[in-house]
Amino acid sequence: MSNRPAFYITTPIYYVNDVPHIGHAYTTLACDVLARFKRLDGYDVQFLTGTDEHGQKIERSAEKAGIAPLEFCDRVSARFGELAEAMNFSQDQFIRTTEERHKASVQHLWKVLEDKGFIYEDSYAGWYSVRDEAFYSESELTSGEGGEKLAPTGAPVEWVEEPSYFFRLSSLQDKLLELYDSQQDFVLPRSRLNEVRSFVAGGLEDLSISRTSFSWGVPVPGADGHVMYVWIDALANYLTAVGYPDVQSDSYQKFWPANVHMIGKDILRFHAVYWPAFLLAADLPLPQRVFAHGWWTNEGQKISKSLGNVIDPFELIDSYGLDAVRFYLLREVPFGNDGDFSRQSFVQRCNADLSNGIGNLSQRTLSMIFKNCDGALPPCGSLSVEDKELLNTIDHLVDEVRAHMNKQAFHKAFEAIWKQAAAADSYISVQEPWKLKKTDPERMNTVLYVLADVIRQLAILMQPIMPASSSKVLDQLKVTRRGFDQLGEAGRLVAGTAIDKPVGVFPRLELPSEDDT
Ligand code: ME8
Repeated sequence: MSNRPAFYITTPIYYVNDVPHIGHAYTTLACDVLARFKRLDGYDVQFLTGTDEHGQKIERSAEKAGIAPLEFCDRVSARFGELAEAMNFSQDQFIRTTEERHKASVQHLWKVLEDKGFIYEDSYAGWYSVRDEAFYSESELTSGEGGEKLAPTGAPVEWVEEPSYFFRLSSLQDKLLELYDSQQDFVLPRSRLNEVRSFVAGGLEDLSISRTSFSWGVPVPGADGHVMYVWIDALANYLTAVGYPDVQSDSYQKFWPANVHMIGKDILRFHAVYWPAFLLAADLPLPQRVFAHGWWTNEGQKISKSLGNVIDPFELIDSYGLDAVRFYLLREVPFGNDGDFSRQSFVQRCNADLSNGIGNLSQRTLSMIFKNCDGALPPCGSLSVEDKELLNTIDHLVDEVRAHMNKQAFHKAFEAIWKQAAAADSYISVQEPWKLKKTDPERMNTVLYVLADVIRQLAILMQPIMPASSSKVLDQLKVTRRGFDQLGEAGRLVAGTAIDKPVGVFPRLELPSEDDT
């Protein structure tokens, strides 16, 4: 293994009861962008995604589909694999909780928790939501329209009474509070940390961690008839993927603890309370951060299968092109906030920032070079104050972008990049290179050289969000070295390099017609 610094980032593993939709694509996209960013910035990255395949919800879905649970899992898990391909995700591993290595890993974790005295046998009598795969106390429930009891998420609940093993969650309350107070960016955004903190400060009950009324799960070691509660099984995937229980393995040594667990706000409690509690009990190092992002709605409505308004990422990619989809999802909404998807905003955002913005800047510049500089990158003469100013900011832009990426503030990172594209646009308007051809061709060369180098650097920085399009821009400029160590002086364009006739990279998108909206 190299001695580059490590970066380990994970997505939630998705339930296979549902086909992938835009929400799943969103979380994994955020991780993909960070993973790509870190690789370009010199890190050894481990980027993990996968599927969560056990539990009552999956067992019932398989039953409904009339096939065996594993066959059902194989089928839907493959669809998530296809989504990863269609979205150009760069995961290093795709884990499935039905893999043998995972069963061995979570059974080992169970034994460690048991040996350390954190597990005891009792029985559970209370409310359970199969849709959420979560236990709820009476006081958390609300009444539905017909008087039926509902979880705070709106999911139906059912009464469960069964023998069960429990985890001594209540004994870890103080340690958890200490964690939130000493490591304030353990949960981001900050408002989510406060939410978790007050939940824990309100008192914790021990957690039921095995089920006996169905069988689709990892067997509890040495306890016939018990399968593990699906969340202990699911969370442990983050350890399995880096080699647990072999804590001496190179990958565990290198990558554990994880740098970022990226999740949606719906599963915050599991990741920011239960997960650190299991790890604390097992004496394992804690992840550095749990980032809980917001929720997408579709034209103002909750996305749900029953409403029939699920946004199909495959269809979006077919309609608008992959990089536009990638860009829109992370640029439109401040990361952490809820967002509303609309085709109108999609088309407006992409046309403004991509086709008119960076697309126009690079197409104009490259066409001027191709036409006026004999199809080759022009020489750079002596630099004016304005040239130096523009180059200097772009040479250091990565520092600002990195600072935002380290807080998962994607929208701010892109805003900073696009601000520089706008600065380059103003530079063109002031310098008017098209007028210089006759009056001062040497100066025209310098202006076009400066612009081309700015575009080179913008394209290098845009690779994480739009890998294919950035690559096309860099291909047109004949840039082969594309890591962040090539930014600034280090990778300046070489004058005299022949370029091909430029082709537009960011097509203009059409506003949807009335019938489509
Ligand atoms: O919870 N907007 O799996 P899951 C934004 N298996 N994100 C959304 C979304 C939306 N409308 N809908 C879904 C599980 N997501 C467990 C996780 S991890 C050890 C186990 C995303 O299939 C978001 O990341 O229900 C959310 O947290 C996740 O999908 C839930 O996926």
